[in-house]
Amino acid sequence: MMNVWEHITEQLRIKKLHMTLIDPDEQSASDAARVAKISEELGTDAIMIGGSTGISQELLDETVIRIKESVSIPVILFPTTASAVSRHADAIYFMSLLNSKNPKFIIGEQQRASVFIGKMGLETISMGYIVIEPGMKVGEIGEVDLIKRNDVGRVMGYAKAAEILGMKLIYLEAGSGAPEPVPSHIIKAAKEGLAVPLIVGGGIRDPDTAKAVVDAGADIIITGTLVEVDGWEKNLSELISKIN
Ligand code: 1GP
Repeated sequence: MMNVWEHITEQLRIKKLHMTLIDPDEQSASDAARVAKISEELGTDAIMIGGSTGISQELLDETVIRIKESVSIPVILFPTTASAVSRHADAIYFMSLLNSKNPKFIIGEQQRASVFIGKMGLETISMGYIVIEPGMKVGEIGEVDLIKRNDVGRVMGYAKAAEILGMKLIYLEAGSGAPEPVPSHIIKAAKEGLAVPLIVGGGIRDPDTAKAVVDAGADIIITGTLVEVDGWEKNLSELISKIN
């Protein structure tokens, strides 16, 4: 059977991908499972679970288990810290927040988690995580030295450095709920000369914005807040058809 990474790379050969981010702290596990199931029916390619700090292991596990029971697409952890790990997921993005000022987010939490994740047998997908202005909550919590919205050189440098270090994916993040997503020229610059897939997220809430992000060079787009707004089903369905 294919693992999650093989599945993602195979899908990327034929289309752009959309992943739905669910914060386990925002709703009950059964509501999270319902959102995941509808998102799958509307064409989302994977469910990502994360976004909270200080969430209990119990709620995280319960949310992952309920979502796993409801969908057949991959369920991937998107952790904030080493504590946000559940053995019930299909895989975990093993991330480094490259432009944090605190080594804890670059390699410290990873050092704390690596051995037990290895023992758990959870599939790891390495990811270079780069936060661009405004950064929102993750910018603050992650003690990020934010990349300015016109700083092409810095974003290119981080993206390429992550690729050379062997990271499988690069994620450009504007922050959940950002008024605008990562600017197109920044996405284009990061993608230039990059062989690994580029993920873009933060502030993508409608089909036209998603299309612009994909046209600029994103291979995978992430939306989180979108599913928290009434009438999201129609919006998500249109967004997914628009990016391909
Ligand atoms: C957070 O980029 C994601 O990591 C999602 O952002 O909530 O703005 O869609 P939104």
